[in-house]
Amino acid sequence: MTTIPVLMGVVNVTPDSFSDGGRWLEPGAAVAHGRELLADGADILDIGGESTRPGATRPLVEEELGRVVPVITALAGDGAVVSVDTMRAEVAEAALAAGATIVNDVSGGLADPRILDVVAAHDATYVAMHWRAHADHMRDFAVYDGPGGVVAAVCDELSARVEAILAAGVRREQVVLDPGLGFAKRAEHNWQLLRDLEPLLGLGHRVLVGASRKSFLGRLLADSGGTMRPVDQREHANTALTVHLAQRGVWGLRVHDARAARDALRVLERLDGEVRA
Ligand code: PMM
Repeated sequence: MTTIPVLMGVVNVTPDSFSDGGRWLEPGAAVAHGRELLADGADILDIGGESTRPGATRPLVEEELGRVVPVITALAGDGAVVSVDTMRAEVAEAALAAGATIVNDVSGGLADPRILDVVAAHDATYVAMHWRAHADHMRDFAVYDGPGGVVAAVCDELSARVEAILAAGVRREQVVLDPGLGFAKRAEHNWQLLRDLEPLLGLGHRVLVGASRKSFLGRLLADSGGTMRPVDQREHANTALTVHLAQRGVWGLRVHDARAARDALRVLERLDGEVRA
């Protein structure tokens, strides 16, 4: 029996995200894209105003607020379940006030620890991703030489984050963990984490995974000259991961193409699936 994961559709309101930078920067375009993701089968919309692509520089707080708040207001107003993809307490606070119910923090509370107080005060769901450094220098931290390699390091570091999150007053049930594919990780680290998910699942929290369109898939599918497969042509590979991750028991998948992922999950559902309550 496969429990069907929830699908978190990505709405990047940024000029520079690696996967879709600039396409939804204008609020009307972002809202329309969110509605399209819902029609295609997304359960949650993840709205972000800061690109975390390797090497990216950070927007000002005001810029980030200006990008995400109008889009969240409109989509939450439609009745959508909305997540805000932010590392900043101030943006999380404004997003929750605008109708978001989930805070997706790629830094797991390391970039701005005050975000944990905001999450606790609102009793929001909190996605804590494994993270070591901001995008402009995260490549320097992609070293996992300890016993157990990347899997043990990610589990240990996320466990330490859970301690801090609970200490801030967030309830255990509200915490979702994410291995952070591509964040201070080389392709081989991502594959290792995808292969060996049990230790992370064993921490006892819901697990969310974001593999969609990432460069380790582009590298896998590179042509004979070594040119990476373009970002918008990595979907079939992501579909294989969708099936793999669903069968391993992850709670959620963060995807750009909700239709492709939903189609794959519908097949699993038809075969032996149970929809998550
Ligand atoms: N990846 C990106 C952004 N936010 N959030 C979570 N929880 N997990 C991820 O893997 C993740 C994320 C980067 O990808 P994008 O630029 O396509 O949004």
